[in-house]
Amino acid sequence: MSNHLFDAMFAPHAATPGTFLYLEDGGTLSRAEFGVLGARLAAVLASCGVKKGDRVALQAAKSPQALAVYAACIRLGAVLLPLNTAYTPEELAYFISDAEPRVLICDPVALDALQPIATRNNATILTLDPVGGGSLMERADAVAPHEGVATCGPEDLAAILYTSGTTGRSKGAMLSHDNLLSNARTLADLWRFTEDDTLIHALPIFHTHGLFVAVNVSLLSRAAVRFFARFDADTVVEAMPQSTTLMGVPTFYTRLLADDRLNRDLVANMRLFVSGSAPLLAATHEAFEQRTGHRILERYGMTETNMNTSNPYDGDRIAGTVGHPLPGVDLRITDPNSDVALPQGETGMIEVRGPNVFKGYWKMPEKTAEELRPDGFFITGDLGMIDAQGYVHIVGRQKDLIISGGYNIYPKEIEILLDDMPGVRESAVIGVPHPDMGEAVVALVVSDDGASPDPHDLAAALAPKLARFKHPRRVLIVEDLPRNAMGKVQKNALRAQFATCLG
Ligand code: MLC
Ligand code: AMP
Repeated sequence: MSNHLFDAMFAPHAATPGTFLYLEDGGTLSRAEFGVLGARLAAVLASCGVKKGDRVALQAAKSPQALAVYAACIRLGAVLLPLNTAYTPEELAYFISDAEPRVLICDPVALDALQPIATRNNATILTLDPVGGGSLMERADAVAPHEGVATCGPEDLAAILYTSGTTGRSKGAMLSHDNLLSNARTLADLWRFTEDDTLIHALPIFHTHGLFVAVNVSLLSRAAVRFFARFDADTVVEAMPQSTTLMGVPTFYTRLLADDRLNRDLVANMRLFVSGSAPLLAATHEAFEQRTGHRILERYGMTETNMNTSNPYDGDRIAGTVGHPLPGVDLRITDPNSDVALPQGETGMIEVRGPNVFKGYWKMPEKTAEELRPDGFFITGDLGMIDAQGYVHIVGRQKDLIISGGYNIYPKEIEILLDDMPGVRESAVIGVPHPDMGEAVVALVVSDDGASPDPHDLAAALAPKLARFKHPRRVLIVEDLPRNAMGKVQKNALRAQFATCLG
């Protein structure tokens, strides 16, 4: 009787004395307390009928209790479905009907909007507020910790993370126990995490970066975690003297650089700064080194694959590259037209294979077959090349994707909604450079003959349908959209033409 992920990561963690979480209000949670919290939540979920393989959807503010839902799911062999807190009820309706979770945990303020969705899909709904109140915790306080641990092998599912799709329909990436464990082991080892570390955790816990990279590495190495509800440059700066490591998206680093207190003295206790989820500008890398003496370690990953590459811990961390393939990860560059592998130095599609690569898309075998080759290589949609020193450079994306502040936004999802609006003939949504978020969303709209839709009305009509981070920062009416000979909208031309439209 064994549980691949629980036995290696959660059980030894709970058995190690000492503090796990340092909380914003000055409180702490020991590793043992976190273990008991997870076992209590497992008891509640089990009482709702959650069994091995069942999905548990979680849309709740970042809190120790929300994090412990992850531990509870793994204990029961259940599959965690973490959902961005910015998603609207309309967006949630799709995830819930697709994943069919047995339980949906949400913020009490969303209860009225989500109850009908849960009822329609036969899910029990429980609430969890940002400070650990709500029906989930009321029930957890009244039950004994669940002692059993479900038997799970390396291939059993641990989580489904939805990632937007080029067609506008989100796909649930199925991640196994070993996808998560193997990657966490590799990263903890490569980045030298130990019990002496304290990680500043200011990322959300519904994505790979904050949940699997940051949390799993900390659990496995028994590092302590300074747990912040969200990124705030002030609190992160204040935490640095008592911390050793930070993981963040590039926006964290540009915002930290804007703070005058960032200097060598402030980071004297810090040993490692990691960046990922979006391209880190070489200029940011260089400015950070000048101010702090630290070279940010950039790595590259995806929801479907966890982490694929990393700059070295000891060797040269080269700005503008994402380093070498991780141990155990095969990475090749192929010609996107012929699928043939390209020689070193040439630019093409990045494909990866290894124990980190997911099991496919939930209930979408055809999509899985399009992106996951029979030989195990996953077609990332990122364009890159490998230089003479073996460093991987990401030079662009073949997939039509915008990354804003580390969040992925697929233009198609927004274009479908705009194209449906009265007075709109067609639309194109693009990402333009943004000093804080890296890229920002801009929508270009062609109106129907004789119609003159108001850009503000269009933006307002999108608002209730889409999470705030997907909202266009600007909607512009244009005469027409440039197309190539095949009739395809030339987004590169639009990106060049509207690069400075946000001022
Ligand atoms: C918030 N807003 C965003 C946004 N985040 N808009 C676009 N893109 C974003 N990323 C909205 C807010 O709702 C707000 O709306 C306005 O923009 C300004 O908000 P803010 O207060 O400045 O934002 P803040 O809360 O500080 O958040 C910014 C951020 C955050 C960058 C700190 O987005 C963040 O933590 N991003 C990390 C995402 C992440 O974890 N990605 C990993 C994916 S995993 P209003 O209404 O006030 O105007 C992955 C794999 C891998 O990619 O390799 O890691
Ligand atoms: P997600 O689907 O949210 O997991 O986002 C994955 C995508 O983020 C990748 O396919 C890349 O396009 C991008 N990404 C992640 N890390 C980096 C990085 N270090 N540099 C450039 N792009 C990155």
